[in-house]
Amino acid sequence: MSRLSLDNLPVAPSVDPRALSVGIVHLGLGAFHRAHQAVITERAAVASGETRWGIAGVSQRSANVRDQLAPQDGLYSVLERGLGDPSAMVIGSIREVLTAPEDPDAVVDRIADPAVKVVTLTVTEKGYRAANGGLDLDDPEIQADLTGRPPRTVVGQLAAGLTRRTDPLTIVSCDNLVANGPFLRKLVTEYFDALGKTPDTFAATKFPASMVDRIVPATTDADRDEAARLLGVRDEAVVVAEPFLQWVIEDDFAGDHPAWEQAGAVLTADVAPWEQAKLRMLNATHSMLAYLGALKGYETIAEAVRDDELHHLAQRLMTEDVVPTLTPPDGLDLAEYGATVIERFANPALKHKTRQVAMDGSVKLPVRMLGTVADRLAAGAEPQVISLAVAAWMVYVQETPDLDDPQEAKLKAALDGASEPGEVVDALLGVDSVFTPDLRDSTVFRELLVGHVTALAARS
Ligand code: CS2
Repeated sequence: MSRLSLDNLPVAPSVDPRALSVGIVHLGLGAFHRAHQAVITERAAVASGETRWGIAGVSQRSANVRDQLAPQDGLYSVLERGLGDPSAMVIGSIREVLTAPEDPDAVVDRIADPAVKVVTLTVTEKGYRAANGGLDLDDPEIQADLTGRPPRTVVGQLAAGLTRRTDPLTIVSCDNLVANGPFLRKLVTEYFDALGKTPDTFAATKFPASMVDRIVPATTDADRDEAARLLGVRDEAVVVAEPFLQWVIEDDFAGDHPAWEQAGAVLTADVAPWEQAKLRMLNATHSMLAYLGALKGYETIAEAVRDDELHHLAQRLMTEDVVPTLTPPDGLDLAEYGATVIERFANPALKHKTRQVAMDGSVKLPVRMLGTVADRLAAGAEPQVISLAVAAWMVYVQETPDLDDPQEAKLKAALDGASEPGEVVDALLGVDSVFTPDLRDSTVFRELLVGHVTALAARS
């Protein structure tokens, strides 16, 4: 079967990809971006008729994405898997693919390009290279970028690009972090401080916060075959997604931006309540199902949430522990939202692996779970279910030989010699890049954890 490309399009796209010029740089060209911002950006081009918002996508690590997309002229399809039949739609908004390790200068050139008005990012929690709420100046890659080599870290790329710009830029973090925009501004500011020079335009650079939501599991061979069947052409870069798609962006731009608000995105003055509801309800429950599900031998999130006990725990986590910590955003009913989250997780067509959601726990937990723990303890509560979720992560870390986590070595070293539940809990609570001193020193939290780790370790 022939391969998808501009000359081999199964259906004419709603916008002619050839007419699009690059106006956006996206750092982190993984599946999530292709199923989320790239789709909304294409819809915005359709709605507004503007052709200046093509995307230059930057793959931060391997050349795989380039090898998949380049022979297809940047085209790929989104295979939507909901309750009915799957559908595949070709997206043409990615107009250029760069591989940062191979061509770091080209990335900086694009960020510095005056035609580029917006940089978006999906580089995952660990891509920010932060420690204790700020830039990790001990990180060897950050140190190497600070010596002036062509930058390889995201913060280094942004700083180098910003230094060469004469007009301000808008930088939109789309990662699952608390106050992602202000946080990224802080990291870039600290990088400039370490360099000893901050460009004049930096003060006018905007870092709006944003909340993104769409479940995008890793693509499998079965997905590629399904897309080929639906499209009639081979697509090596297909991404899979649920039908649900949401993007809430702080309305704070340095200049022009795509008409995302005409394409389903919500621009608002305050993203924080949206972001908190999503991280604490959806992402925390996702992680709990991943750890408890994996410990029970379930391969996918859908299987885990269909287990009666885990289903009930997922509901309890949200209603008992999380909802009391939230201020609902205008127009969002938290009970309804929680029910939708569980329905979305139960989508059997998605096959989202518990192992995939379980990865990088040491950087995900602080963002999605530990704020809830701290708030509940401060309110004098004994947060049972969220503590079970943290305990499940601890047992998972202890029992998983090949942990996919940037702090794997540190976690395993901390656990060295720990076998009793109390020892395991103390060893991991002592990892100060994960737990803040108030949580480490809480006897209530420790006791809850020890109880849950004991019960989980005794499971048959
Ligand atoms: C998941 C998220 O992998 C994970 O940690 O919780 O990627 C989740 O699927 C998205 O945030 C949904 O918007």
